Amino acid sequence: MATPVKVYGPPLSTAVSRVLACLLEKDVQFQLIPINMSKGEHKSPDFLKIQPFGQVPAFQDESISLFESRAICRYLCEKHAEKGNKGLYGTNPLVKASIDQWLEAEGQSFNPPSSVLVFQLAFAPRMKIKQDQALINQNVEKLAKVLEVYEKNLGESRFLAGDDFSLADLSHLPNTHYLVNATARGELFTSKKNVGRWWGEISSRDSWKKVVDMQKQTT
Ligand SMILES: N[C@@H](CCC(=O)N[C@@H](CS)C(=O)NCC(=O)O)C(=O)O
Repeated sequence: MATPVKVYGPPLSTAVSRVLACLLEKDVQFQLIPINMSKGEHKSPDFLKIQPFGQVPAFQDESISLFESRAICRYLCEKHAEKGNKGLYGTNPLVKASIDQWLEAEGQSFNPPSSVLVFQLAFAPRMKIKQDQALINQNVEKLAKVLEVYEKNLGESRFLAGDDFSLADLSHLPNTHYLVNATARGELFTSKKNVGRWWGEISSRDSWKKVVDMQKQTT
């Protein structure tokens, strides 16, 4: 039997939860290793050996160490092409290119404003950090513009990269989950016909529901 891969970090982290959702879609066995970020364990010399930027997640598969959640997800899909959800990262070059295109859109256009909003609106109050209203307004505006593009695309296809749920959709789950469920800005998504329908569909996947359960168990 294959040794379970190791994921280091708390499921509450958006980047960790992206990797967990991918592992569950691909039906790959894993061991979650808790990292206490409030105690600064992600900055310890031992952790920096596997994640030199001192961030979560870090990932190990036997002798291989990786960081960057989206790269870890791509690796899992390539290595386990025949396991679990076989189409998660596409099965031909054109579908793969389309998934990559939307993965890049997530990383380059969607994540910058949405991660600022997740921190400012969901985490800062819990951490008793003062919110920056100007930054919030600026990023609500940026995210709304990005979501106009999504609304148009999702009017033409069921999921971002075509008719099937893919890694591109999965990668949007962590930030969108917090914005819809832990802030008062959920209408950015739910008020849009196509984006709202898409969010309803991707957030109902068993893999994501399991990640949310894991998050609840750690709060
Ligand atoms: N691009 C990285 C981002 C990782 C990241 O920002 N992780 C956050 C938690 S979601 C973190 O470790 N923050 C603590 C810090 O930066 O010190 C990835 O996708 O893995």
